[in-house]
Amino acid sequence: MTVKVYIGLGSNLHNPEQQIVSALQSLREIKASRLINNSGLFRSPPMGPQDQPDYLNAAALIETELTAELLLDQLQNIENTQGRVRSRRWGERTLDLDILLYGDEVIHSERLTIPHAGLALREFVLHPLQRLNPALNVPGKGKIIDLVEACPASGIEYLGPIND
Ligand code: ROI
Repeated sequence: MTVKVYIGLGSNLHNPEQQIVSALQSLREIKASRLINNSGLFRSPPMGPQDQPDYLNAAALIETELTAELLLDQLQNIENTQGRVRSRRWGERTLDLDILLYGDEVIHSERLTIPHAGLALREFVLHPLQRLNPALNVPGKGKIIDLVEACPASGIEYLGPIND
């Protein structure tokens, strides 16, 4: 049984574009999983303290046979391998990998909240998701197009496809 999983990627430290490209390469190598597509690259102003660099954001679609928890282990390995630095709350970071959606499941566990908690208020999550799948339905929250419409504008910008 495979599940379609949407993963959010974000970076604003240590050559963010390279961080995203490397992370996508690592997503390709996750066991029992297949990378299907990515959203292309977006630039977004920081949510949180404003005295930090702009972020690069993207989303990826994978198909996996892993449970959400096992997939989270794999994503945390990738974050750590890429020397994750995280200085302060809502501050700059080398690489963030979040499970945004896991099939149509709603999960509230110690380690995971899926759909991702801040999703509906974050253009840097919604726009990449919409580009990956304009017909997407977010479990418990509604159609991606309606979520994008309702989300406060932050000034996100699409930069183009990711060359890897
Ligand atoms: N802001 C933007 N624009 N993009 C992110 O990926 C991002 N990630 C975060 C916080 C610090 C909330 N701000 C962000 O974790």
